[in-house]
Amino acid sequence: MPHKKMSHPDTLISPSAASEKVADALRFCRIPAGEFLMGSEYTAEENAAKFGGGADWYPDEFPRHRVHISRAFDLAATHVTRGQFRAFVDATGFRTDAEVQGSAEAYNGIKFAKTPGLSWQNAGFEQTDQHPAVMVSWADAAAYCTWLGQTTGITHRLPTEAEWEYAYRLGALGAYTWGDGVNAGAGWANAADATARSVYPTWTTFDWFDGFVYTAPAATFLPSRIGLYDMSGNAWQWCSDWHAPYDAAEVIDPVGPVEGTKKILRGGSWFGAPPSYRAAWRSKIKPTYRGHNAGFRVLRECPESASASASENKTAVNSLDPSQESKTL
Ligand SMILES: [Ca+2]
Repeated sequence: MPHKKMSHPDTLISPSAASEKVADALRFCRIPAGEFLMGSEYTAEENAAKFGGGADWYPDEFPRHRVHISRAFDLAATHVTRGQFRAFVDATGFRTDAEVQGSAEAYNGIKFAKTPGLSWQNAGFEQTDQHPAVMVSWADAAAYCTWLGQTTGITHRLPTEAEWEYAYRLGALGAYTWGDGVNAGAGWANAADATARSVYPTWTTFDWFDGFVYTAPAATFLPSRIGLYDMSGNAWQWCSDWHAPYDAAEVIDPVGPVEGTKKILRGGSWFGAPPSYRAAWRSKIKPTYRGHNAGFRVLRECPESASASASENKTAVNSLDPSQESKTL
């Protein structure tokens, strides 16, 4: 079968019924401009004591540093679902890296290994169109965002990891979406839990039963207090940045290094140790990775007028009242 990956923008310009439908179907939360402290709120030793593992599990979260987000943006309330990804494929004929290369990374009970025949259409476990699209590479995710931009006339892209962590912390009650309690997340997330441990008894998991060994339908669990679902768990979320160690300097709208070898993934998935679901946790992997534990969430840029208005009411994440009711901005 010929490689039908998008090669000319003309194939993307005409909005189709399908593209309009999926653009409408995406729900966004308005994230105001503001500032926050990026990186772990605890020392590596404290993290190990609170969340598990050793201090050497947390090499990437320091130094904590102040980040300014100068423009408001809209972040999708959920991962892009398989149904939403299908609309993109139907409209463009796009073929993902997994389909072009003929394999994708799947967990075989011991490790993640390249497995022939799997893709977003068949992730190796049961999914409906309401589940997150997985087995998408960084380029696949970016292509979806580009298509949305060209069909709607509004820039859509992957969030930077600073935007992602800012939005996570804006809605979170602690180091996790649900607070600091490592086993207090029942009802808040599809994670590696006791359900998963019943199938994979050697895993280190949370103690709760969330009912899902693999992915769950998007928005099955409680949203963060600003209306974002599944920021903790379900499937890793690609960010736009190449990975680099943090610097202590205060920064404005960081976008990461101009080049690198690994892209950032955030949020944890149905697979992974308890610390990986925290706001501060940074995962990194080659951009061609297309595992059945990784998907993405879309950022939609705001018109300048909305951004300017929001910047007049800048939000300091770390001063938000944790008792504030959950709401969709
Ligand atoms: Ca689970």
